[in-house]
Amino acid sequence: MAEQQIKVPDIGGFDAVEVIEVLISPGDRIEPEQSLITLESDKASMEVPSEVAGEVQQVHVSVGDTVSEGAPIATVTLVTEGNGQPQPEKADAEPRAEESEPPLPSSASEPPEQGMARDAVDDAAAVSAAPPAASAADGAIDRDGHRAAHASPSVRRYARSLGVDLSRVQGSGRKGRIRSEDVEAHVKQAMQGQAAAGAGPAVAESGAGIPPIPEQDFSRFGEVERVPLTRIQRLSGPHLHRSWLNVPHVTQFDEADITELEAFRQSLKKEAEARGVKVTPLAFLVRAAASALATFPRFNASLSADGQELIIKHYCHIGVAVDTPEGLVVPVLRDADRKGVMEIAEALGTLSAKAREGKLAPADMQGGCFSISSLGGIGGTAFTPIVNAPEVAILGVSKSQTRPVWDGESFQPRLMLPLSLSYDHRVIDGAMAARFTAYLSQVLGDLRRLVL
Ligand code: CAO
Repeated sequence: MAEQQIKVPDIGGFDAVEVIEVLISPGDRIEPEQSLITLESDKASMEVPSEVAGEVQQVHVSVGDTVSEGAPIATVTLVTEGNGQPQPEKADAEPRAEESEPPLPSSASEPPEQGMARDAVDDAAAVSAAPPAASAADGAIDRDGHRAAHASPSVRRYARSLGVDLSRVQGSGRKGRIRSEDVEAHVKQAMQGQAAAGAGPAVAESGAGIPPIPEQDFSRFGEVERVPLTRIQRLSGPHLHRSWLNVPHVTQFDEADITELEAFRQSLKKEAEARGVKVTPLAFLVRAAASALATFPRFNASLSADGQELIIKHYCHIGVAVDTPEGLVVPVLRDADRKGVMEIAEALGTLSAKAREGKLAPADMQGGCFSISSLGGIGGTAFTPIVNAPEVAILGVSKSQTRPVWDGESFQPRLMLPLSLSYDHRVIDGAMAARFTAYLSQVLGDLRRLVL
């Protein structure tokens, strides 16, 4: 059987170029155009393809060797086909510095990747600065980063086939070069991350590419104990994370003068107690929020999954965050727009008692249009609540305080209630949010407005 020695072809005038990858071993069956070795100059890396089909008898180069045009790469026994003749050469011996790969999945308009020519030193820096593998394999691809990544064409092809963004892969080769094992490790880590976090955070983690916080052994610094998260905390954590990462949040702060509201509330106390109900400022807030949602229907909406439409709801169910020993839950008060303050207070009492006893059914926590998180019974002057997606806004309420307020002639002691409205800026703009809180402030300042 005929043997042939495959040699380094014309590599564009480069001399003494380093072999950074040997892709064949003795005994391998090779096909024309199959990559044999990868060379790297200080300007570019390139793969040398085979010209023939055959079986590798001997490999004449090793990683780290330097080669020039004409240096032997391998000796192969040519494979003959049908007519007993050695198979004709199919590939030219030009090294491939260009790849014709499919376009990146993130963009149909992007041209195929143009070659590997790049500065190796910059690449090494780019790769080492890239976040370690954490995201899935892989949501949006950073096209510039992917192109600049320090990897051979075959590794690029491999990464492409798995949908991996090379800019997120940590290279373990020389100068941070990404090897196929690094791509595999990246995929493995991403899959493990998703599995460990359950179905919940997959969307957020795959899209955002957030580098994980490295694990630390805290016992090196002092005594520690490990406490498992409660079931509610394990479930609500991914939901909060998803909302926080997916929704572009803005928080609008305002305050309402609730001096008269508080006087009215105090006057209701006896009547409420007789009915076994506790009326807190929260019941008024739920009623005022229902009225605000009717006035500003964009707040009573959700974005469609493709982000192209707004789904406006013609019902008004308001979720209320309840702090329980097991963690935060958000039971939903149905048809808040059709209930009076006393009825709302009664429903709030029932729901929060159920929540604290761990007796809420899944249906009790579904269907919310808007949420209220009140820390008014505890303290604080303002906070930035996380929108309870797919809702588009949440009202945070802090502790009311009597403060001197200028009425144009003198300072008056007024009971002021801080409001913090976080909203999804894709749906609501700042002016609308300011109108919403101004409306709430007006209604809470003068409850007669609720009947207008
Ligand atoms: N300003 C001043 N005082 C307030 C107030 C406010 N904004 N809101 C409530 N209060 C008062 C109440 O009037 C009550 O006082 P009195 O007993 O003298 O009337 C006291 O604070 C305690 O109220 P409460 O907390 O029992 O009742 P509530 O209706 O205000 O709240 C509930 C009910 C279930 C929402 C609340 O108990 C709770 O769990 N809040 C925490 C919610 C939370 O954790 N949010 C954060 C989410 S993000 O992590």
